[in-house]
Amino acid sequence: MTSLLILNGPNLNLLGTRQPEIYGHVTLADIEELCAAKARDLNLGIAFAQSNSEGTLIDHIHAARGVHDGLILNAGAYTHSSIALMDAVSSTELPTIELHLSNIHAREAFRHVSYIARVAVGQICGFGAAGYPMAIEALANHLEHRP
Ligand code: CA2
Repeated sequence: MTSLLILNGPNLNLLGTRQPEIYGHVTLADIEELCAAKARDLNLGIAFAQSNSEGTLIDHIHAARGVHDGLILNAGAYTHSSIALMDAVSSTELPTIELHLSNIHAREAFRHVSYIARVAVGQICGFGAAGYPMAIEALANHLEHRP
C-alpha cells in the first residue's frame, strides 16, 4: 500500500486557537481527520506528525526513507529560512509536495521565498485546510503516473 508522510512545522499545533482570519478555525487534529478520510477513500496509508523543532522535522524526513513513498510538507516559517530542511528533503529523494494553508505569495515579501519549492514536485497554497486532501490526491496521482 502506498504510504505518505504528512509533516507539519512550527506553530501549526496552535491552529484553531489564534489568527483565524489567516489560518481559519480548524485545528490540526481536524486536519489529521480530513487526511485520514481522504487516505481511506484512496486506499493509502498515512502518518501525520508535527514538530516545532527544525531538527525533529529533519529526523522525521530522514526516517521516512524506505518507509513512506511520498512527503507532504507544511514546514511553516522554516519554509522561508531552512536550507537544512531543504537538504533533508533532497537527500530522502521522496517526491514531496510543499503545502501551506495561506497563500504565501499574497503575504509579506519574506514569505514569497521558499527553500522547499526548489526540491518539491509542486506547491499547494491558499486553500486552507482543504489543501491537505488536495495534496494527498495530487501526490497519489504523481506517484501513480511517474515513470
Ligand atoms: O500558511 C501556512 O500554512 C504557513 O506555512 C503557516 C506558517 C507561516 O509562517 C508560513 O509562512 C505559511 C505559520 C504557522 C503559524 O500557525 C499559527 C496558527 C495559529 C496561530 C498562530 C500561528
